[in-house]
Amino acid sequence: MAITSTKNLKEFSTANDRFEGAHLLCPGCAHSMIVRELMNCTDDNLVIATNTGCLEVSTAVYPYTSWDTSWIHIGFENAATAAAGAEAMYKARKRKGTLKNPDAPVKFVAFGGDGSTYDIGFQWLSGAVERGHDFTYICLDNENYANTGGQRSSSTPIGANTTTAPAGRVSYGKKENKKDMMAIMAANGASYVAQVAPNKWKNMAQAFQKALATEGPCYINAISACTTEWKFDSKDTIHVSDLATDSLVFPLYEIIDGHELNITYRPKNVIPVRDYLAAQGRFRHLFKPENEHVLIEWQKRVDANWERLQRREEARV
Ligand SMILES: Cc1ncc(C[n+]2csc(CCOP(=O)(O)OP(=O)(O)O)c2C)c(N)n1
Ligand code: SF4
Ligand SMILES: [Mg+2]
Repeated sequence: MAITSTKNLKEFSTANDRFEGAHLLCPGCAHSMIVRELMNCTDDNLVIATNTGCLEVSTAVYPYTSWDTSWIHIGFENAATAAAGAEAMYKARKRKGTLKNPDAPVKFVAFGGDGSTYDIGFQWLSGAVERGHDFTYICLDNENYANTGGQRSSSTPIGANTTTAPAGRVSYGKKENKKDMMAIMAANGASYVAQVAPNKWKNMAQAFQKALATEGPCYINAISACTTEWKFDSKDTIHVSDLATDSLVFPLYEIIDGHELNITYRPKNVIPVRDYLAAQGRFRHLFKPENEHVLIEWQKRVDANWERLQRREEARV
């Protein structure tokens, strides 16, 4: 696996941007940090497919575009299919000798929100991974359908207040736990799977570079703090992301070839899950006495998950 050397922070911040700043994402939106870093972590040519969601509607407002690369906008359900189709065509043309510059390195990337990844585009992603296309799928996981006003998705965690799972007198919000896409994609046959967060930018760049250098389908679950629907101040995106990774609500780890699990970030001081939840308006109601049981359950589940990941890392199964 040939990996391009990781840029340092200064090089990242002064790199020639292939993702232009003049977009309409909310100030403080983590989507742009993740996309920008993906595009800055490689010098290879990129073919990027993006389906409908906050990222697409905010970065391609006709006649403007933020994408200084080949970019395909596609329907809500099929970012994976578009990237896989482009990759298949590229391989076929290479075989036939019809490419103008057959030696230029090209990488195929798809961006989808959690609504499209976990729910509506799930079968298309699963199919593209099963067929073994050489591409990297990045889920911008903000745990809700943000572009249409904050509906719950199967990525939304238990207890969150959303427009379709509202918290109030009769409910504490969403009743179901978040779907485990990392495990699903590893079991689906992805060659490389990683969970990343923009506050750990170096860790994220390394995972992107590994994915781009790996032959076969790769899946990255990128935590994308959403100031509007998670309800925190737009200056606090990195702070909230720090709370997410340091409480282990979002552990950072990778799975290679479906079995080799490596934890890629171990917080020096693990903080209580409550601290992460308290920083966001979507969980405010959980701090009422009658919802204390949800907080206790949260902590237990996060502890059990961390135990499970550590056991899997040791066992290599
Ligand atoms: C088949 C289909 N269903 C629904 C929609 C409406 N729609 C457009 S964007 C969106 C929400 C996107 O949510 P997500 O994928 O999580 O991305 P986010 O906006 O949160 O980044 C929805 C429901 C659509 N465009 N196509
Ligand atoms: S609603 Fe959330 S995901 Fe959408 S642009 Fe705003 S901060 Fe980003
Ligand atoms: Mg979303």
